[in-house]
Amino acid sequence: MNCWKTLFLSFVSTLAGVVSALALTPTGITEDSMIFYDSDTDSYSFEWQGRIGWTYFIQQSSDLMEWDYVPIIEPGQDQTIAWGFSISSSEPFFLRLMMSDVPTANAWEDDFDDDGFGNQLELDLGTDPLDKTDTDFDGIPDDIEAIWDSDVSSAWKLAVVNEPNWAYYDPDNAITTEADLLANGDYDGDGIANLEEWFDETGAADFFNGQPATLYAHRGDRQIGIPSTVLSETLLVSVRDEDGSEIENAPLRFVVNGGYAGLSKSLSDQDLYASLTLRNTQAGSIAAFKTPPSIGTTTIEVSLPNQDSLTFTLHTVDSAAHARPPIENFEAQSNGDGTTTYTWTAGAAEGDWFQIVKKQSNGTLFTVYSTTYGSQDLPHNTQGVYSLTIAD
Ligand SMILES: [Ca+2]
Ligand SMILES: [Ca+2]
Ligand SMILES: [Ca+2]
Ligand SMILES: [Ca+2]
Repeated sequence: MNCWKTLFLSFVSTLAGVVSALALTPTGITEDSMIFYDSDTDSYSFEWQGRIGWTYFIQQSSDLMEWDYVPIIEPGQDQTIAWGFSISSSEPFFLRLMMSDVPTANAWEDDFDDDGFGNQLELDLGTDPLDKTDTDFDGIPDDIEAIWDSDVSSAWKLAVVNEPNWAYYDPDNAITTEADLLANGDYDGDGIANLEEWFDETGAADFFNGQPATLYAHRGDRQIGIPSTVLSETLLVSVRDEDGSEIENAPLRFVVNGGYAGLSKSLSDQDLYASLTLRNTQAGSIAAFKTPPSIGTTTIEVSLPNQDSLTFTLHTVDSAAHARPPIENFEAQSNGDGTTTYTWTAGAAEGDWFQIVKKQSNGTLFTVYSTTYGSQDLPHNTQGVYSLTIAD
């Protein structure tokens, strides 16, 4: 027998009346429910016959007018269900069963009235898990709306509406007033309704709900292209949790440093943006980039609302430089003294850059060494073989 301590009402001289439930309960069915009093322990037992296929809720009242759910959900097993309780008040008390025959595998998690709020959450909120009456037909049940309007403060709602990461969560800026934020809306897109986030204090404007998340780059960094062309590789990033698993639907932003509108959602997309807010898919998030009309270097910052970020560096060069053959025969030889000697051949022209970059743990590339061809620190022999020794 479970112990149930939330009952505070007391009725000591006789057993309370137990009336049949309303709503989803067939008329007259009480499942043989009874209350027993044990004078030895001054405690009570509420018992009924639970039938397979039915799920039971209990309501309490002191006046037979106002009924409140107690935090109990019991699936029927074709056995007697019994809950023991003690009482600490001299007021009368009444109990009744509420029942549902909605098929369920997890009666606590399920949402029997299909209003978007699970049974357990509704009991926690004090709303009715078996009634979604919606008088104004706005898709939000009356009882949910009542809690949202009376219990959730304007300050809390405004803090969500005005939170600093709105560009990640509300890129169209559609939610600008308290009235735009709805109880059953999901501002941050984490699958948890705003009202539930308020109740559980998970952060209605925090997709990650306090959990760490990290960005990784997979491809697209350090590309080189001629002016006004779409780079051949998309910029691909992923968002992962502590275990390295992909987090889907996480919001992230690509922002071009300097505001040049060269980002698009795919290689064939003609619409270009200076910034893009995307939701991460299982395959990662991609953006394509069209180079500016003039040569130079563009950086694109990708970031999560939790501040984690990485940078793509993209180069726009003139067509002659772009046409030169790539570096070949590249070798790196460690000298055992903290230096490495790099050798390669190149058909580079004087003034072309030379860079050695290393891949970082987040997937982006980091410039270890940078110079230009023709400079004194980049010697080559008569066969066009370049050699460079630098510290590791
Ligand atoms: Ca519900
Ligand atoms: Ca409504
Ligand atoms: Ca949410
Ligand atoms: Ca959240």
